[in-house]
Amino acid sequence: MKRTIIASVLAVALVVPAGVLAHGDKHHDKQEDRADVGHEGALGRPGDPGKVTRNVEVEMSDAMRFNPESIRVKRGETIRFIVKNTGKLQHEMVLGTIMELKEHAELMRKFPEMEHADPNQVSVEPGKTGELIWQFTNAGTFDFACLVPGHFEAGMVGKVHVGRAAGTDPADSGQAMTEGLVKKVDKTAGKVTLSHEPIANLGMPKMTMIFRVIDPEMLNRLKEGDRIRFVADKVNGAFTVMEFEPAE
Ligand SMILES: [Cu+2]
Repeated sequence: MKRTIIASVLAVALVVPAGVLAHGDKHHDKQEDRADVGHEGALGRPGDPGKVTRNVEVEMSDAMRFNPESIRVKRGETIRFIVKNTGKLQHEMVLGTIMELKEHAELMRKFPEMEHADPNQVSVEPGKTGELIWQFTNAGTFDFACLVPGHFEAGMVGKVHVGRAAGTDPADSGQAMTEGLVKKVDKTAGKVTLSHEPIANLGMPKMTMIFRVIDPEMLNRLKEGDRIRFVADKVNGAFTVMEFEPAE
């Protein structure tokens, strides 16, 4: 019975425009300077099921992890997240910025019985599969988390990297890029050694280290001595170059 109610609330929520449901306006993303939009404006908007460009499967498990925990999309893409709960506990996938998610996680500790039905999230019963359709309209790195009490705290979080759409100017991508010098390219191992400036999103100081690449093809475009600007992140525990461009 409860499930039916939640499902119908979700169904209704999905067709309501983002602006109506926007809340928590005090945390604006830096790149979002329009004063009249809430965080859902920065993150994007509920997607139109008729305009889905890609399905992305996400598994939620009782290990308190999402798999994958790092998802790349292009700006403008409408993603249908097919969210499978393989555990024995309830889990949910909530899109937001880490600040908002932290705040919500605190609220969930205060009101553990609270059930969200905003369009930026989907709750999935054990063994079931849910769907979340979202259009990412701004470049940048956004977060998602499970806000069932204790799960966020146990590390049930992930990231969505929204890259610029093909052919657009890198200068307006809004993505934090780090400068680096290519020291070595190892195609066999699928790795590149970079001497890099501090990487803000990883909290990593300037150093030389070995990265994986998100797409092996990237190694064909890299050679020793190249100066690049790149985006790095942790993918399944490994430091990975997500995208790069020549440094001018
Ligand atoms: Cu969970």
